[in-house]
Amino acid sequence: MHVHRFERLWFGASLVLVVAFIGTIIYGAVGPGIAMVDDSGGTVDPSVIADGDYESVDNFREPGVYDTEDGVDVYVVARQYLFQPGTSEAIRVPAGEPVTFHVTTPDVTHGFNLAGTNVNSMVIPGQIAEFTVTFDETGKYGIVCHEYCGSGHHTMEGQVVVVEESAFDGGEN
Ligand SMILES: [Cu+2]
Repeated sequence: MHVHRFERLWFGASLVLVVAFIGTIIYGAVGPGIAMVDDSGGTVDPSVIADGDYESVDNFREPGVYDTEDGVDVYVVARQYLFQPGTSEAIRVPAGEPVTFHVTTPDVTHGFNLAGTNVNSMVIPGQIAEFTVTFDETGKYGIVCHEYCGSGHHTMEGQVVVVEESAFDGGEN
């Protein structure tokens, strides 16, 4: 069977592209450690979050920072147009310890991105986004909502402050 020269050329070029794209995915997973947020955080009824009835669910706590044996747990509720905690008070976490964020929303889809880092997730009603990050150094990071969530979307932001472990007050238990 005769395959035209140009056809062979395009076939070869597309094969190179496919291999290159797979290569970028492998690099992203192995190099910078990019991973999809999976369903390990579990689900929660959005009306429970809307009502603030946190005691009735076992996989989400009252928004805040909690010190645990193996790090820090941070429970965040994103809603139109603020992060709780995060917006009116910064989220204070220690450097050098694993920090696990649990983020959900009772209203519409939001985003949770720490500017300048690869900490980034969608926040979907009914779903708890769970991800762990260890901050090596102290510093301040802006939290940005990157999913258009309504007329006040551009104002939706907050802050994470990473403090020295000795300066961390331990959070609630
Ligand atoms: Cu938004």
